[in-house]
Amino acid sequence: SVAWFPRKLTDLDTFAEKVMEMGEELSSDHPGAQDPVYRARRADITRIAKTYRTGQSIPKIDYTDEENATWGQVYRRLTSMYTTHACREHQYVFPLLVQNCGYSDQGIPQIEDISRFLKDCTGFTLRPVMGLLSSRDFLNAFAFRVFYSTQYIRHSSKPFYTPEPDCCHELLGHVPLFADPDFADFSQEIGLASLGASDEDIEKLATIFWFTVEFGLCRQEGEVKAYGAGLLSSFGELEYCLSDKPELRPFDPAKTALQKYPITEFQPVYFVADSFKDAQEKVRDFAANSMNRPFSVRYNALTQTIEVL
Ligand code: H2B
Ligand code: FE
Repeated sequence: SVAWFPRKLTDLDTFAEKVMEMGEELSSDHPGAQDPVYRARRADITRIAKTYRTGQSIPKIDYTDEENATWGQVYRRLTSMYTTHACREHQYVFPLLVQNCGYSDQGIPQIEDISRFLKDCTGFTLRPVMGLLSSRDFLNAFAFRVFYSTQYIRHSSKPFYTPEPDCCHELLGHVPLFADPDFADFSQEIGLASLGASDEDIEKLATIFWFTVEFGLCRQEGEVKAYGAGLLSSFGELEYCLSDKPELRPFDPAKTALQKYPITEFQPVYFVADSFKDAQEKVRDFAANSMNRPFSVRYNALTQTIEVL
């Protein structure tokens, strides 16, 4: 018997409230943990995620001047580095987000506008989320080309730090890559591999996700560039990852899946992909040959359902 996993897009509605620690409560190292106004605001924004259902448009948020100012600080700092540090796909898409989705240093763009744009580019859509989901739930959504995005922003006292995903991380780090067809295929491949996977294989896929979608580097025209969202949303680590300090290894799912990593410091090791197409094929091989799953799956984009083979 195969454990339950989402087989149709609307099945993702059941994940809405299944958030981990930071869903409602903030960890003690969160800069907003002692600020009642921040906590109330975050709770207010996550109410949208709690009630959101597939097919609805995502309510827009009237961000405060303080929130928009924090966004502006992060936006200016990061965009000044993208031309030298970001991969070509990120650089290609960014101006399109400025033209089509209101990206600017003046205020936080709306995820409804971004979701519509991504849908036109690659079929990816965004769903609002209350906080961290389990690795399984988070990865499963990628099988449907769905990305769970937070809408709240980090605390204004520490504009360059957040212990949890926030809209700066999602919209500056993740979103541009989901507009790229090869990257969209690659990330969906990880999602498909995660459907009905054993807990042990989910752990491996989460590690592969960490070293690619979050902290991946790639080689382009003989140079190493960043494509991972954790890098593209942190000016400190973006600088560091292309310096001579970290160790670089070629992306190889079977090996990458076993690499240990710190979550609160810069990564000592990064994995370098040759291309998103190559990385996708490697993940597909890994799912077929190295995972302990007695079936395979295919996504039917016409019906937005998973076929089990
Ligand atoms: N949940 C949410 N909402 N955003 C994330 O970026 C995220 C998550 N990352 N759950 C996941 C876990 C990641 O750390 C891997 C797949 O475990
Ligand atoms: Fe992320």
